[in-house]
Amino acid sequence: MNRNIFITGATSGFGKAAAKLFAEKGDNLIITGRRKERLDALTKELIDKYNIAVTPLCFDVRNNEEVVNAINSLTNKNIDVLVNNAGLASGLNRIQDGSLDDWEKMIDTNIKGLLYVSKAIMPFMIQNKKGHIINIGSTAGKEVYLNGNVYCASKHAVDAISKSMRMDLLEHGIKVTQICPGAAETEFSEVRLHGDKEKAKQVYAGYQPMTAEDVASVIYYVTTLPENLCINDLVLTSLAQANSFYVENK
Ligand code: NDP
Ligand code: 8X3
Repeated sequence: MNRNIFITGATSGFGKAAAKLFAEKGDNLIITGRRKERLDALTKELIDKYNIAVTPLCFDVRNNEEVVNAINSLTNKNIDVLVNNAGLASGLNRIQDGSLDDWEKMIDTNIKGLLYVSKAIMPFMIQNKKGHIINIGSTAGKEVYLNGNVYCASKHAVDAISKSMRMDLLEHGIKVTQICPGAAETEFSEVRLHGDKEKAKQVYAGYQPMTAEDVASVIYYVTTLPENLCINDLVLTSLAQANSFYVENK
């Protein structure tokens, strides 16, 4: 569609799958993440395959200076769609056993990182009187679950920020969509469980979770509606899952 799509956290999971889908549909991309080799490899793959423009920006969303410098380095700052996807869970314990380091990682990435990136991009959307911000929340931002505590809190914050953005940006004609996925098998659980691949696999045992491609197809879909329509908030799970804590194991 020849739009400019800015996706945070495109080195893995939803962000990577979304980048591939937008590219396949002919959009141009700005893809971000901390792992430079992965960004460079994806950039090359998408340019070779789809003949579109792809700009990789390597930065940590927790560092506002890096965020601002990266976005200022863009020659074309007319961004049609911002997908605020970069995020993580770190740890899965009772709150009394949680680590400060895990808590800070989640709060700094999922809340402050999303705000930093949005703050740097919103002025250009306001100037253009159009744009679409898609925030990746979670079912964990709708209902808490046992041991989810600070991750759930960070995604409840994304829920509140999305509602606020929608009101505050309305006068500028900017769409704000929150997509709240349930369980999807990506690198998410491996990161949450501090690299324990076996334990991460167990999270998805006994039921069929979503794939990154499932979620990417919905991210893409919400950008295809007529100009006058906006999906404000969308909860998405596999058929095995009813809410953030009820999953049918077979
Ligand atoms: P992945 O771990 O597969 O991907 C996470 C992405 O976020 C990576 O590209 C990673 O890039 C990026 N990221 C993490 N921390 C930072 C940082 N500090 N700075 C820049 N980029 C960062 O997980 P998912 O694709 O599953 O997760 C994507 C989003 O979806 C997250 O917000 C997550 O909370 C949310 N979510 C996930 C669900 C799931 O079940 N998988 C369900 C509901 C929501 P890099 O490491 O290269 O920086
Ligand atoms: C990620 C999905 O179920 O771990 O947001 O909360 S879950």
